[in-house]
Amino acid sequence: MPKHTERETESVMGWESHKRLQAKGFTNKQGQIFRAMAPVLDQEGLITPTQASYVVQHFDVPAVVHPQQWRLLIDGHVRQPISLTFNELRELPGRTVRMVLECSGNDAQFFDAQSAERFIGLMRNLDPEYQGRRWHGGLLSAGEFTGVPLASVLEKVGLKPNALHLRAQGRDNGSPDRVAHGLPPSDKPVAPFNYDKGLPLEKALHPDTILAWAHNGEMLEHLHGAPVRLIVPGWPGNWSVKWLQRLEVLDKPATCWYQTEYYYYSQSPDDPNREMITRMPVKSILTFPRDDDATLAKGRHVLRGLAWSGAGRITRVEVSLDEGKSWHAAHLEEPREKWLWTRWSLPWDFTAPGACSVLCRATDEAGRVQPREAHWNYLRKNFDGIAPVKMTIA
Ligand SMILES: Nc1nc2c(c(=O)[nH]1)N[C@H]1C(S)=C(S)[C@@H](COP(=O)(O)O)O[C@H]1N2
Ligand SMILES: [Mo]
Repeated sequence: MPKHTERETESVMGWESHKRLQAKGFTNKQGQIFRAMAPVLDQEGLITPTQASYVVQHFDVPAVVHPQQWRLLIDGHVRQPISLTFNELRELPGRTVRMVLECSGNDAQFFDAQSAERFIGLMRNLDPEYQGRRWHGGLLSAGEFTGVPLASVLEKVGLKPNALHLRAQGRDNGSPDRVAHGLPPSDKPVAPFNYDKGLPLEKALHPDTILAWAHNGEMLEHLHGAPVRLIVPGWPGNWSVKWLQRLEVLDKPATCWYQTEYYYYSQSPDDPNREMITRMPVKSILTFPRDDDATLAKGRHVLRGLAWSGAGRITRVEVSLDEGKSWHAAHLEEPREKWLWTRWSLPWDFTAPGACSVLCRATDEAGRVQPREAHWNYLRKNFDGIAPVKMTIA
């Protein structure tokens, strides 16, 4: 019996119930979680429960700030700089966004053997029983975020005509380790700074770009950026700055370290053409079968998975069981929301015993098709290739 289909139970409100999903966390010396991976392959429905959502940040988690003590400084090329309180922010009309949040480093282990080794080492460290790909997709979740459009806040302060970019700054401060980031070493250590990203104004003014204080029907949790974080749907997780402290309107592109020195596409460290990473690629994954349960009995099995894109709805998911020679359209489950992922399924009758591999690929409404080989880039960001699941029919 595959591990994940056993009925794992726990007591919920005093009743035997299906075991709740829980993210796998890394803890610091104080026993506090500072990073977590989501068990996305076990997820049912569309929204990842908060306690099962992934957590990533680059520096130490900053101290907790109570909403009533929190202030958001909005300055730079604005008519009237202000220091906004939590209550003032919440006076503005709210907006809720349901979306996929994926780290640019998610699935980087599929780029090449070198990154696979790093990942397996990391997973063994986290879970000594780590066997297969149970944590494929671990830096990936979907959530419902409630807040106010950033555009409404910017309207309040009034943008000057030369406004071009919006620098969102978090409360966390640190100095990135170049080597740990896979960058060439340098004699000069990076001077400490607060995590920040400079959003092009067009995306900053999109009505679904929000300042969020709620997540999955509850107040935002500290690890996810409380009291208020930025939410940038369709763009990789690193744009959604947590623990917001300051918004600075700039008349030129920002020079944030995690923009100019990391989170860009290029072919090598000295490639002069660095491309800023904006919308997420189109991508699909299999949630069943997977390497954990790769030996299945002959007969009917429902192949399942998730598909998402940073450029709109998913219009098609296809599955291949012959190494990509022929493709079969899967059923796309409703709803198919713009920023969220789509669940897909395909019943399949396995008649002959033997080994085979399952491939899936997605197409989005912009017409982009998931490639067989990922768009390679030396920082191994935004893996979008097809990772085959190898299985055996007994
Ligand atoms: N202030 C701050 N915000 C941040 C980060 C950070 O290091 N500091 N990391 C980013 C990255 S790389 C990701 S993938 C997402 C993760 O959000 P989550 O922890 O809520 O899942 O937060 C982003 N926001
Ligand atoms: Mo990330």
